[in-house]
Amino acid sequence: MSLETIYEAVLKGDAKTAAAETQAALDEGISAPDILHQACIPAMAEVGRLFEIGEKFVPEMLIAARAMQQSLVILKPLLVEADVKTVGKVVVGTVAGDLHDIGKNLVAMMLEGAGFEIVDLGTDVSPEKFVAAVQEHEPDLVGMSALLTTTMVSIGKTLEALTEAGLREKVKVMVGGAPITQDFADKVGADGFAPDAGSASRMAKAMLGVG
Ligand code: B12
Repeated sequence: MSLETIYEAVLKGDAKTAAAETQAALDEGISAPDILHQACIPAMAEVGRLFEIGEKFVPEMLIAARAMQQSLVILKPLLVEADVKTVGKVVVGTVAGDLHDIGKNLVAMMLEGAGFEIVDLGTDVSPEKFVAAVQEHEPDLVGMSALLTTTMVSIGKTLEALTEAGLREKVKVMVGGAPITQDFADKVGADGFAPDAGSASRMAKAMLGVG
């Protein structure tokens, strides 16, 4: 059965099989939304769960995410055609002064796997760039990543810039990165914090009340 094979392929990070079986499933008449919601997303959710309990590690998570991306390459045009509503739009970026992006990319991949539309601003993103992106893309959520103790301050500055631009009430803000804690998130006035990519997608859904 193709859906199960796709689920297993994404879980194992077998990109070749994920792509081939996605095509096979479409050829069998299974719809793109069914493949996404019944195979790819549950597989990435399971990867996130296994990562959270320490049974999968970063390289396996990256490989699984890449396998899912291969399936998504095939599915995306069909999903757009089918006008599938995303669960929400998220602007993500690594804050000013910080070039670390592995964790941020993982979070973005997990969010994409959970059905979110992602606008990735990259690394070293200034408060002004975050503000401009929120004005342009009107996301439901902004995700900020900081890996250096010296760049944590950029999170606070970005939140201040969003407030000054009158945008703070319009978006939820989620923060993360190795030095970030719930306590820090509370102090700077973020709406949420997640310690890893698996919990980030659950947290994002909970924050937006989408499951
Ligand atoms: C890889 C790495 C680099 C690479 C980055 C490559 C890249 N493309 O990202 C390079 C070599 C460029 C680099 C450079 C530097 N690094 Co560096 N780097 C690391 C290292 C080894 C791994 C980071 C990583 O990718 N971890 C794996 C990912 C998956 O984990 P993660 O980032 O924590 O992300 C997870 C969670 O935090 C969370 N998360 C992350 N972002 C977000 C966002 C949201 C919204 C949410 C909800 C969750 C979330 O989910 C992620 C997935 O589960 C760490 C050490 C470490 N063990 O962390 C040092 C480390 C972060 N680096 C460090 C330092 C000092 C530097 C440099 C200053 C070194 C130098 N002197 O030049 C420069 C700074 C460059 C800059 N301006 O940013 C220090 C920071 C110390 C500190 N406390 O500030 C560390 C801790 C090493 C150390 N022990 O000294 N680094």
